[in-house]
Amino acid sequence: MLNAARNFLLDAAPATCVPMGNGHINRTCLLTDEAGNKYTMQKINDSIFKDVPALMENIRLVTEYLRACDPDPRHSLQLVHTKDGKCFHHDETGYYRVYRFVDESVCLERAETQEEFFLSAQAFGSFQNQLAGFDAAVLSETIPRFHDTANRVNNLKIAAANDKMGRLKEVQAEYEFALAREEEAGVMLKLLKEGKLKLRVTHNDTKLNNVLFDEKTRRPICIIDLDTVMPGLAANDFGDSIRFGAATAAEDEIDLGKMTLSLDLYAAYVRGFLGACGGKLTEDEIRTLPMGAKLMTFECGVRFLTDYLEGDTYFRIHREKHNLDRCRTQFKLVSDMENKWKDMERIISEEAAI
Ligand code: ADP
Ligand code: GN1
Ligand code: MG
Repeated sequence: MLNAARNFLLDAAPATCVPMGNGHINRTCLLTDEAGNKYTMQKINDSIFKDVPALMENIRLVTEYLRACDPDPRHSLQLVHTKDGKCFHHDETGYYRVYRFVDESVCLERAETQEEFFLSAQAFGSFQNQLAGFDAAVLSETIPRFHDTANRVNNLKIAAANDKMGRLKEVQAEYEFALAREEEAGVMLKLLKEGKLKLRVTHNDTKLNNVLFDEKTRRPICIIDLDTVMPGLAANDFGDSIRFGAATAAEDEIDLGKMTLSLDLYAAYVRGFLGACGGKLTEDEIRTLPMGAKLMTFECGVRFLTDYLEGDTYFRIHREKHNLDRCRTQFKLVSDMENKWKDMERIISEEAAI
């Protein structure tokens, strides 16, 4: 990474590069230069993102737009250009980008208080609100059919039919769990096709650890991880946040007894998100928020299971069966949502007064 860093217009020569972060996709380093300035440098996963120049153009356009809405340099990611004026560097070892490091920030894997989760909901809601005026037509689709849940189930079926690692026998229960929800997987995109839901510019990866919080005030500063900003559904952004942040255990917890949906955290997020979307969501969009939460959780479980069957080629793993453990937490959370479905709907109706 340090070699690639020399191609960027840093304030001084690059000095150190240390791995950081818990992302499953890119490789991230804390880069420093000889004057002590800090940056985040990332090697972009080009086996997942097939058109990195188009992805970087999306990020350039979106970050410029966000900066025009709010010029505070800590409130949006700031790309550092290369010496030849590009926003990424490419050589035989891969694609790299550099952002200015957001100082005195922390990234949370779990909200310590309900208030923190409420604030993250406001941050993602405002992000969507700010991008409401952005022309979606100029954005490339960085991963085609990213949140097409029915297609994700199809891919799982193909992986199961191939069973290239011989792991299918071990995951029969999970596989059946997925197949039993196959029909439901398509409901959101069906509503979109019927014109009942709006296509918006969304983030599409709204995990709590994709928000930087201020170390001291513990308030959100900046939304990061913009690789999947593209046209999408509001309920999916809402849903992915619930999947990760309103869960009572980590995404890879082994003790499934610990994994449930916290209705208190869920309600806090609903309040923050609806408030920050500034009344822009339609009634149909609001009514489908619980389904967004369930389908994003289900989809993630299906993706982890597919990757397990395919030999762990997509999500970075840190132990044997890591993707299977991740799949199991997601499916446990889906079951818990099914048990709490009426409460999930009631909380939405009460908060939105619909
Ligand atoms: P991934 O796609 O692999 O999840 P992210 O873009 O989310 O990568 O970055 C990984 C981690 O790097 C984040 O969780 C955060 O801790 C840190 N990070 C990323 N960008 C910045 C930044 N500009 N300033 C400070 N920390 C950052
Ligand atoms: C990946 O990059 P990261 O770790 O923020 C994935 C998301 C999944 C998430 C599961 C581009 O997000 O879609 O929901 O892992 N990103 C991509 O934790 O596939
Ligand atoms: Mg991330």
